[in-house]
Amino acid sequence: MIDLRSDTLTRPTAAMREAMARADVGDDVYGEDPTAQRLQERAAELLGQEAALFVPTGTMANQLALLCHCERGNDVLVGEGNHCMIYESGAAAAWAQVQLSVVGRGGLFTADEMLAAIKPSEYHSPQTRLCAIENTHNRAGGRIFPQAEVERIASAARERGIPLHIDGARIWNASIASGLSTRQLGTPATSISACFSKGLGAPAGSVLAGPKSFIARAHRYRKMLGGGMRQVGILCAAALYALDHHVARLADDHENAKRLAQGLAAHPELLCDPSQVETNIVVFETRTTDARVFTTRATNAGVRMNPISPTRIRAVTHLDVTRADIDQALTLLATC
Ligand code: TLP
Repeated sequence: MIDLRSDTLTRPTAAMREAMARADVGDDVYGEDPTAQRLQERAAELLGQEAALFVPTGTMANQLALLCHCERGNDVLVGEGNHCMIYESGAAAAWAQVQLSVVGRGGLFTADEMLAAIKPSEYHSPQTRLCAIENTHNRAGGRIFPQAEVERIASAARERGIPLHIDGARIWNASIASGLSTRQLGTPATSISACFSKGLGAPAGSVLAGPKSFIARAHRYRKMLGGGMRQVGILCAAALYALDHHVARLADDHENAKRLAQGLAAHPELLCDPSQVETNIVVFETRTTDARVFTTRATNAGVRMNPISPTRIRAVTHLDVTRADIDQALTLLATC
């Protein structure tokens, strides 16, 4: 079975497991885990922020950002298909109790669209308190948010007293594909999250990075949400290993995604534009069949992918998928 449902499916390599086994650990709730501290310092530096906090998931990182930036009833501006809106079980409504307003179409948006979406500052309207972007944008097919626009959005938002949060679950992919450092990508943001459990191949773990005072608040909320972990250096060692060994190779995943898209474009039942593929995610459409029907047929043929709407399907390349697997997947899909 060739599994293209997500890059979260990667399993830790033998070398990563060895690094985990060797990790120097302590009780992180006492602030005594040296490996967690090492990772947090390195992540802050890599993301161009003062401080960082290790959290179990990207979802918790996003939720901590909402809790720290906002108050109940606030308005948060997000691109279409934003992860907090679609995939976090309604957590934004349950914990931070904010409303999410969609800006622009397709996931990416401009500073002008963001400015136009800020609610009027009178008491009928919710107070717009945060702007959040995803880089890369998952449902937009792994698209990289153009850096010049991120900078314009950040400075226009700042002028209005609105912080910018970047969900950088796949910021490593954005960096490798754009040639910009993660530091360059992260610096315009007030806060940024990043995941080690997607293309980087760690079994779990994300970070939230931002100003020291913000991270101190996030630390308290992490405890409230039950995210204080003990000998968590075992997971942080996997993340450190991934930073050392699995970042540059993301270029292979991007090449494989492009190759997959080129093959899918030739399939008579599918609509796929390879020029839209910038990183490791391929989103394509079915012409006549329901996406669920097509993905069921694909699974039966030996290729797993996720339907993401009645007509759209997502395929994600990753560490456990080789170029030969992509060629085999295309051969198998040709029969669907
Ligand atoms: N995304 C998962 C699913 O939840 C859809 C995937 O398979 O792609 N931000 C972004 C942009 C993400 O894509 C994800 C995971 C998260 C946050 C949440 O990360 P986790 O799963 O660690 O909570």
